[in-house]
Amino acid sequence: MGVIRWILGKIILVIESLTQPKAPQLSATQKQAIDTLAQQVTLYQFAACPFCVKVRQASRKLGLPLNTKDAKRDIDARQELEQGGGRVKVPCLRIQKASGEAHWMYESDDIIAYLNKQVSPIIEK
Ligand SMILES: N[C@@H](CCC(=O)N[C@@H](CS)C(=O)NCC(=O)O)C(=O)O
Repeated sequence: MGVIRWILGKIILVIESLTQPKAPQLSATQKQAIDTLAQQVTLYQFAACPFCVKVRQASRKLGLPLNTKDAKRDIDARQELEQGGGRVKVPCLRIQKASGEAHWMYESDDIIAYLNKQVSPIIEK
């Protein structure tokens, strides 16, 4: 079972690298705005989780350089996720709010919708 999961994980990573979307061409101002946004979010993930791949691909398509933490291999990241978000389920996006509080967003579709909503106004300018 472990071997099959390992092989599937490798296949997922190969497919991800072969199907990477092209990032949009951005002006310096747009890039700066997106970088500022990227500093406020962290994706807790497993490398070979298909739902995490979906989020990573969506962020590439937006030209958003996502900070990621591996909640499978990195014990500290796993604890942060469990304590902050309430459970070890990935993907989970930690959103740092201006108030200093953090919001932990689960569900790949919700995360992608959130990132699209944040980035679209910047890249459509
Ligand atoms: N519907 C979720 C599914 C996420 C999911 O099933 N993630 C798996 C890893 S691929 C997980 O974290 N499982 C642990 C759990 O559910 O407790 C999404 O789209 O984000």
